Amino acid sequence: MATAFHNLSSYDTSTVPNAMGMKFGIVLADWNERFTYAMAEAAVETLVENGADEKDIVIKHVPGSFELIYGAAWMVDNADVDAVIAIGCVIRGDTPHFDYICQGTTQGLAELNLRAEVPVIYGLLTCNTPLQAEERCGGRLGNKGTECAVTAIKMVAYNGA
Ligand code: DLZ
Repeated sequence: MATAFHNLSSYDTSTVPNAMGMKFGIVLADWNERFTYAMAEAAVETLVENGADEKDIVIKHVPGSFELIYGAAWMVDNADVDAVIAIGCVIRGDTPHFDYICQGTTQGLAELNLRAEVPVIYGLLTCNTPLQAEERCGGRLGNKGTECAVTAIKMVAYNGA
């Protein structure tokens, strides 16, 4: 969670394993692409900065956050990756739709984590306003994509330990 005291882009580099040779899949929702693409860009940048090769990062697009569940499951089963990062951004509207997408997507990704052989990283922003999303996609509170990339590297190392 980003707060005034925690910036999503700050991490202690000494605690991050070298990502050389690790393979990553990114499932990227196109809804609110202004935010999700910024997160994906930061994720790729962070993976590469920590030793991953760009050719070992595969990105597949899905229409919206709800499709992250299927997209991530597809990657787990069909792509040669060591971790999957699911990136989406849901912004509250006038109806309860927001709650259903957030709950459904979160539940789906959590269930996938229980059965998947590789870790699935939760990069779903659930925001009340576009400003909250902006602040977490390269704004005042850093970039959620960076946090997800660091988490993915740590979880791949965990899996190999
Ligand atoms: C329909 C919808 C709405 C209203 N809002 C968002 C959103 O803020 N963020 C997002 O990623 N997706 C949204 N969607 C699309 C759903 O995730 C999904 O793609 C559709 O309901 C079709 O299954």
